[in-house]
Amino acid sequence: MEKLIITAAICGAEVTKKHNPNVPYTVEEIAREAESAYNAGASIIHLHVRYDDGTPTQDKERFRECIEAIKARCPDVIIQPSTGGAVGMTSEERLQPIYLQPEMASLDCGTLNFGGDEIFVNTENMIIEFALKMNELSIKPELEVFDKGMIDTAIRLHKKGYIKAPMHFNFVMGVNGGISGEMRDFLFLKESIPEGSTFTATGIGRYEFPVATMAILTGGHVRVGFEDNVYISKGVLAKSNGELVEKVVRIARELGKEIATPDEARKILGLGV
Ligand code: KMH
Ligand code: ZN
Repeated sequence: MEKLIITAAICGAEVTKKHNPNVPYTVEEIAREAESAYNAGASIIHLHVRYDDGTPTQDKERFRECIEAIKARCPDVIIQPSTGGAVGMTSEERLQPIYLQPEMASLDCGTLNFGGDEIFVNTENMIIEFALKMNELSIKPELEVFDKGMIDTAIRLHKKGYIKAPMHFNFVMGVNGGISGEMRDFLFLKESIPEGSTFTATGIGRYEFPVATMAILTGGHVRVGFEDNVYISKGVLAKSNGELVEKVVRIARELGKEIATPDEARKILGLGV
């Protein structure tokens, strides 16, 4: 049976120290959180970065610093910078970290409401532009889908030659404005991706561990982390990203699933081929 890839989304762009004081902002804090997740069993770090005051940025040099600090502590971990950044950023801003030549990067496959008056914009032309740049740089996109129609978009862009197979999806479930994290919706997404694809599933807030469990049971992979949820259990703040990853590892072991190392994750995802 294929091993489980755990991605840790350690920082995000929206969550703050007011939500959980352990959310990392500085380079040192980001490296600390990456290490805690890696030591617990994460093989991929989905990376957003911040300035020291917590402001999200896609600045290439800030990414470089953070990636170097993470690699100093976790030399073999897979770094997956975000190209989603924060709501309101331009495409140019968002794309900066791909020029550091990471192995993977996120590629958001559609526009959605993001709570209140916020709209996370990903037009079709933007998706094509991001996909083509990632192809040029041999970066494997993780296709972020917040709704079923975004899977259809990815498949259509694959048929037009913009997105390469095998595709790797991330079902982000439970964002206000996107699909919920209920089992019916999870199965709908899972059954909608092409054969030969891989998927990770991410549950936002209270959906984090139920969605993780559904993914483990159905041969998928899992993402957890402060970007998505700051609680280890109802009303109890997580001490670290590592604590969230440890909980997934415990669930996986109970269900008879082994955890992939970064090199095993590279093989499963076809990185570097
Ligand atoms: N921060 C969100 C607006 C991604 O990383 O690609 C977008 C996001 C998705 O987090
Ligand atoms: Zn993200």
